[in-house]
Amino acid sequence: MRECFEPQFEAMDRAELAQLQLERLQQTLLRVGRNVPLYRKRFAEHDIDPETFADVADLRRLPFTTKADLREAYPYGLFAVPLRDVVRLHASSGTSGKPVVAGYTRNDVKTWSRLVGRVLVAAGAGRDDVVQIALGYGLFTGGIGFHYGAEAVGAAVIPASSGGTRRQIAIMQDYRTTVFVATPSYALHLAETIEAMDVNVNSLSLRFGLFGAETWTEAMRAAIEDRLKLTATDNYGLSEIMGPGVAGECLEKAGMHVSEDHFFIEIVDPATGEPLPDGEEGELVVTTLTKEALPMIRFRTGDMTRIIPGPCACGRTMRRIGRIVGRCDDMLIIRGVNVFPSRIESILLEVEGTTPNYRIVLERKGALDEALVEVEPTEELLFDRVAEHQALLDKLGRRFASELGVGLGVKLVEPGSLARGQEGKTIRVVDRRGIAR
Ligand code: DLL
Repeated sequence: MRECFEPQFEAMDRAELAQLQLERLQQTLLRVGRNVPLYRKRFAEHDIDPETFADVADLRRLPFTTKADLREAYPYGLFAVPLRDVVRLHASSGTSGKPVVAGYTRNDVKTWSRLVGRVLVAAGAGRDDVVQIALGYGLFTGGIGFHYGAEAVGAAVIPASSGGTRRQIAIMQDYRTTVFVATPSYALHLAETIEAMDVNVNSLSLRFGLFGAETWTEAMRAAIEDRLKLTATDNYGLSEIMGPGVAGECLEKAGMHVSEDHFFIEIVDPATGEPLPDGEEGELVVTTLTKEALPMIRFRTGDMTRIIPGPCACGRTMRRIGRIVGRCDDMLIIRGVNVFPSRIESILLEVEGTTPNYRIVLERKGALDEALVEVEPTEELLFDRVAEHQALLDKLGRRFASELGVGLGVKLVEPGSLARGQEGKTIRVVDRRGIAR
């Protein structure tokens, strides 16, 4: 079996896991039934008695918890412990309205560190590694979440935080970083900067990279691995549930193992809420099994993925989810056609001369939606091959029309000019149509 941080859980017998999940779910329901008014009300309305709850399937009788529930309860309304027992607060910026505030007890922080530790070890990191964390430190869960996980593993941690790419590269050279943690778009930006600075990537000590917090593609993985000379894995998490550490790929690179001893997962049809069988793509719904401060019952993540059926060659028994292919609330409807921004990204990665740094600007002209994809070309194309710009624009236009089923305008913009969000995540969609999506 491949190296595991907590093999007694990560490779546990599935029947024992089912029993553990049930026991932990009972405890969670008891706790939220006692301490969270919203859940107490819902249990009464749907005839759920936490005292006698004995079948995980009965969870389906309960309604979903949504981001709207969290916003309504802002900031602390869904906490299941008094603030006295909370030792940490994080918040996610949220795309609209109020942020979501996540609280952690001392035990929650301990569990979180161990679960991020699992993700790190699964992705190749260990106590001999020098781990450079280029995710934002602050209210965002990424930087500090990975920091505690890497310390739990016993690695030497460099809290580089996000931004300052030249400084990141200098640190990488001087401190001989072996494991790099960032968003995938930042990893590509770093690779571009390394090339522009004429640093020989082979002189660096990088071995493994853990990337997450935004959608990316297999083509992007190939580009990052090739250009940074490391093995890249995907990892997933969200503030409402914990932060990073919910799921991560092992070195098989065939989907992200979910820590099912701490999270009960379902995949549902985003339109009807009905459960979907393993293998089918739908919205991920998560119930926390051990969280103390902010337990979540059937939280609708908005993230589209699927459960990958069958065991993994690594020996872990925890089931895997596939790449997050998009958010159901990010799905754009352009002139009636459903378009996932991640499809646009895949096309950009396949076409030479472009980078996956893009944004889609939507406007309404009269009754019609106009969509313009602004793309940062590679530096090489920008300066050396100006004559090829028009050919590239034509090619992209044709591919968007034939593969997405709707025509999109295309424009090349200066490399690095598209806004990056607070946490280094590229802002992908600007919707100026003034209509509710
Ligand atoms: O992004 C936590 C995190 C930090 C995960 C670092 C991995 C690495 P939030 O800021 O609350 O938390 O954003 C959560 O980001 O619902 C997904 O839509 C998206 N997301 C997270 N990981 C992935 C991934 C952190 N691997 C939201 N692939 C989630 C695609 C991801 N999307």
